[in-house]
Amino acid sequence: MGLILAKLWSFFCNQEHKVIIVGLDNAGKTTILYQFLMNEVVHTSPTIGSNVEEIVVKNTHFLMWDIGGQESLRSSWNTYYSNTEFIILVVDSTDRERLAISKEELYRMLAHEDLRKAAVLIFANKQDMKDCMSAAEISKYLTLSSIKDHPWHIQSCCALTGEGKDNSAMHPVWLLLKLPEVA
Ligand code: G3D
Ligand code: MG
Repeated sequence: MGLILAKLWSFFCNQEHKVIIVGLDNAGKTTILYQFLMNEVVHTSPTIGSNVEEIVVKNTHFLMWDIGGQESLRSSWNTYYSNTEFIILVVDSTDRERLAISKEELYRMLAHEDLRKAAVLIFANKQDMKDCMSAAEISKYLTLSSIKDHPWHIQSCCALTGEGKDNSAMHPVWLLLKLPEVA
């Protein structure tokens, strides 16, 4: 009996939740990943076309996939979708020209069968830059309020400094708090 309990305990403690970090090239995905990692780093294993890191928050493991955003790589994003619980979409808030492409990619993901249960966290990154769009502007442009079938949240941020991170969605605890909503 004790063994079974121990096994169950270890199963739940070691359960990994999958997070994918997507967005156009130069949006700040890798910088954001490393902001998440500054708290508890477990290991790194760079792979071709993507980068995966594991973070542990109060015994809960998150496997975070940082996926290349160049045009040639976007068509293979869907190979990372299965079992994803969180989609982190990083937007460069200064990149007005390409916001339409981010929008297109966002809705393509939301319509994908493998992502039907995933929650979406959008980072309006590079808020330190002059003339950047605000999170509210980006939210409006992406028509986030029309998304009814996925939990979503938009967070303005500056991944470079991680400023304001502790009380924001850029802190790993945020993912943990949202898990019950996603499950
Ligand atoms: P990607 O992984 O999405 O392609 P990166 O993007 O994380 O590699 O970031 C692309 C560039 O944007 C990097 O600059 C990085 O330092 C910068 N960047 C990321 N976040 C911010 C931010 O919040 N503010 C500012 N000002 N810059 C940011 P380099 O010069 O290294 O290419
Ligand atoms: Mg990168």
